[in-house]
This record gives sequence, C-alpha cells and structure tokens, in this order.
Amino acid sequence: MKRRFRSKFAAALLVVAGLTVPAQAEPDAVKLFADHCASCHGADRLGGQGPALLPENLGRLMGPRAAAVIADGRTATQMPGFSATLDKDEIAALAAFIATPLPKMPAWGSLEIAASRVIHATAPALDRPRFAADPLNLFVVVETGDHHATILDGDRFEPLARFPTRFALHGGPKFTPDGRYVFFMSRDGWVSKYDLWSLTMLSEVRAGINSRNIAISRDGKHIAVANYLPHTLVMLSTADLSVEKIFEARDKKGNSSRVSAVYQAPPRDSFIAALKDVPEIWEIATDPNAPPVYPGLVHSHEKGMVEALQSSQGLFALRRIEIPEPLDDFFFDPPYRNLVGSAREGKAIVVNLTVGRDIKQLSLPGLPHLGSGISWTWNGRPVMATPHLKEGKISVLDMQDWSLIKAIDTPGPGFFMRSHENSPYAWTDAMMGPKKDTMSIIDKRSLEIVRTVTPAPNKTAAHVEFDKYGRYALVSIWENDGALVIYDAASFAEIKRIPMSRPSGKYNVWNKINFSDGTSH
Ligand code: DHE
Repeated sequence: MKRRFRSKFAAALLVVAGLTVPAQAEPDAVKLFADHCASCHGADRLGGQGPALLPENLGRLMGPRAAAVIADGRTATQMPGFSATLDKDEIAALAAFIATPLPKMPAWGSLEIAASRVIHATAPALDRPRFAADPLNLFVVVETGDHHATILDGDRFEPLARFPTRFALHGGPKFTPDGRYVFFMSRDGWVSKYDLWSLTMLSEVRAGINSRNIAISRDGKHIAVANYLPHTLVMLSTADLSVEKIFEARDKKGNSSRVSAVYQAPPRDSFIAALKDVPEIWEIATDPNAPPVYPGLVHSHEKGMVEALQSSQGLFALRRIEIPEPLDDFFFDPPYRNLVGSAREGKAIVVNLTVGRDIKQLSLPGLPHLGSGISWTWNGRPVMATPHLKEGKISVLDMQDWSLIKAIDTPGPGFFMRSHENSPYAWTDAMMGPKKDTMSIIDKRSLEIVRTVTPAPNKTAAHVEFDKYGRYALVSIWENDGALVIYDAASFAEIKRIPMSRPSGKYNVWNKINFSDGTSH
C-alpha cells in the first residue's frame, strides 16, 4: 500500500515538474499467482495442499470476500495473509484472476483419479470398536469453520476424536450399512474414507474437480460421486476407492450436463442422479443381477454419428427417465416410488420411478428446499414437509395426491428441517433471513409452531439432528466460534453446549444407516 502511495506521489511531482508520467502498469495477476499462490494451490489452479481456485469451486467466496481472505488469511488453516506483501491493487488483481474460468478444463478421467489416490493407513482387523461408546449412536460433526470433523459419543456427548478434513466439505457424509466406515466429500472432489471403529483416516481420492455430493450403494460396496466438473458420475469401490466406472453425463441427444446430485434408493437397489442441464433423470442399478435396460439411441460427439447403445444389465445398468424439463433437489417418498424435484419458476414435478415418467406438477413458490424435506404420518396419511429458501414457511404436502395440506408460517426462510420417528416435533431454522438466530419447533400432529428457541442471540442457528433414540436434538451455532447445543427433544431444555468451529452438519450413524424418515438420506 505504502509503496503504491509513494509511487503515485512521485508521479504527481513529475507532472508538476512538467515531465511525462509513464503509465502505471496494471498488476500482472498471472505472475503474482505463480509467485505467491501456485506452491499451495497448484500452478494450474486445480489445488494442491490448498483448495482449487476456480470460480466453480469458490462459490460465494469471490470478489471482496476473496480479496479479504488473500489480505488477511484464514484462521486455523495454513493460508497466510498477504496484506504486508501485496498492495490493494495486486490483491484485487489476484481476486479477479481466480474468479476467471480456466480457458480449457483439464481432463479428469480414470487415470487422473487413480493417480490422486492417497493411502494413509490400512483398516485394522477388529471385531468391535476401540472405544466403549455405542458405535451406532455416534455423531459425525462436520466443522467447516476450520475444516475439521469431530466424532461425538451420542450418549455422553463427549468428543472421541477430532481431525482435519479436506477444504469445504459439502453434503452429508455417507456410511457403510454396518456403520463402521464413513465417507466425506469436498467441493474440490476429494472423497475421504474414515474408519469409525479405529478412529483413523484410511484413504482419499480426488474423483472430480468440482463435485456435488456422494451416495453409497445398498450393499455398501460402491460410492457414486456427482460432478459439475467434469460432467461425470464416477463409481468408486468403497474397499479401496479405486475407479469402477465413469459415466459421461450426456442425454439421449448427446447434450452434456452437470450432475447436480446422486442419491441412494435402497428399496430399488439403485442410485438416482439429477442432471442439471438436460431433461433426464438417471437410475443406475447397484444390484449385480439387475435386469436389462435399453438406453436407446445416443448421438456420439466423439464419433460424430448416431449409434445404438447396447442394452445394459447387472451392476451399473443405466436407465434414462425422460422428463419435461431438468429437475434439481430431490425428495423421495419413503418407498422410493416417487420423487419430487424442483423445476423453474416455483414449480415442482412429481416423477413416478416405477413407470418412469412425470405424473403431477405442483405450484411451490418461494424456492422449496426439497432435499431437506422430511416425512411422517399425519391423520393416517403420509405427508412430507419442506422448508423454503426464499419464504418463511414450511409446506406440508399429502403424499397420496400431492395436495398442499398447510403452509406453516415461520420466522423466516430456512435451509434445513429434521425430526425423528420417536419425536412428535420437527425442528427448522430461519437461517436465510433476519431471524437467523431462531429455531422453530413444529408439532407434527397439530402442524403448529409450539416453541421458538434462540440458542445464541444474533448468531446463525441451523441444522438439527436427533440422537438414535429421538431423545435429544443437536442444533448448530453456525459461526467460526460456534457450538453444538444439545436440547432435550421433549422439554426443549438445553442440556449441554460444546464449542465447535461452524458445525455445518451433524450425522447420527443409526439414523443414517436406517434411513430414518426424519433425517436426510
Ligand atoms: Fe448444500 C446437502 C445442494 C448450498 C450445506 N446440498 C446438500 C445436498 C445437495 C445440496 C444436493 C444433498 C447432498 C447429500 O447430502 O448427499 N447446496 C446445494 C446447492 O445446490 C446449493 C443451494 C448451492 C451450492 O453452492 O451448491 C447448496 N449447502 C449449500 C450451502 O451454502 C451450505 C448452507 C453451506 C455449505 O457448507 O456449503 C450447504 N448442503 C449443506 C449441508 C448438507 C447439504 C450441511 C447436508 C445436509 C444433511 O443434513 O444431510
């Protein structure tokens, strides 16, 4: 800063003296990046010890926010601040540079994925965990403030382990059906396998450049990774994170698409994938004995011709479900017969997976966040409820005819919603609005808000998860100096508060492996 001020002052003196001023050179962002950033973030900006610096991966961390991180660094990470080394214009040039897409996206296929694999340890042969706590009532807490995860004993609420994770984990971690192993995914495409019984990080692989989420197969043998960059759906073996298959995401006409998410459909023994840019939903068999499906004709860009794809059967057989328009953010009914997906302009579409077509259009304004929906039985009818990202309400829908039963007004637009089979209450936040510090508790019988709690005034409260028995509700205070607040789920009294660094989500092993109706899947 001082350096630039001095040079501007000198330039002004030259003008006063009637001499010409050489034009002030713009900072050379490419050189600045090579000198100061490349050693950690990779010369190609695809990441290294630090995360990838691409607009697709940075999300909201762009412009002034990126400049602030470059200037001041990031607490509890190895990112130093550069305000003493670089002036304001140089920092602004770097922030603009990392917000510019790469001219050409590099290949990220099976060779690159395989080459990225890191084996940290081998899983020890154990017939039970190395700790006394109930392994099925553990919570995995993702702390995105300083990129760590905590393993919490769900009976005593004492941490058993805390370890660093990859930068910016997103989506729920996924568990093997026995609850022993958990898999995390970062927005940079890293998939990490952790052994909950020995509390050890085992292995990691980079399955994409910009990834969305992961799903695990019913038998726990395969992980699917949904990618925005490149446009692929990657199948990995859960045993050693090796690549089993890569699907290039193209519709029947050959149009390429980002894959916005992938989910496990346990009763169907399949993965269901949402394609962001084309009007298809994919179902991929995870049953080695799946019957044949006929994907039909596909335009092949590589060969410049239309070709008939072979029918496929067995493991990873691909079924294309054609829909009127691309759908995102899915909610599945408990038997996984229907899904509801968000379309544009306040519309949601119900797709019947058995017949493979759309069966109903719903008007759901206010941007419903269907992926956070939960279901229960109300007056003998199966219902689902979803928060809205742009309106302070919860929509409760009848899952037989998909009519709106009630729109419950809440203190503000929210992101997450949770309950448990053993609890009559559902909890939801208002984190997208001014009342971001409140959590509303809804009685699932009366469909009324019966209590609003404020865990920490003026601090964002979000994301609830119940313990295995539905006795306690764990709420996050979503700040870097945040906490996990444990409530008695019946009396709503606070039981305990554990300091944590922006605990973005917490996941109970039992609820996850049993696909509880009250939690995300
Ligand atoms: Fe998420 C889950 C998509 C932004 C925190 N988010 C999911 C899932 C999807 C999704 C498809 C389900 C995946 C799964 O668990 O397997 N999220 C999106 C978006 O499209 C969106 C709106 C934009 C984006 O940038 O991707 C988005 N999500 C966010 C955030 O800004 C949040 C609040 C902060 C963050 O860490 O990125 C956020 N998303 C989460 C969390 C879950 C999640 C904590 C897991 C919830 C759960 O309980 O399972």
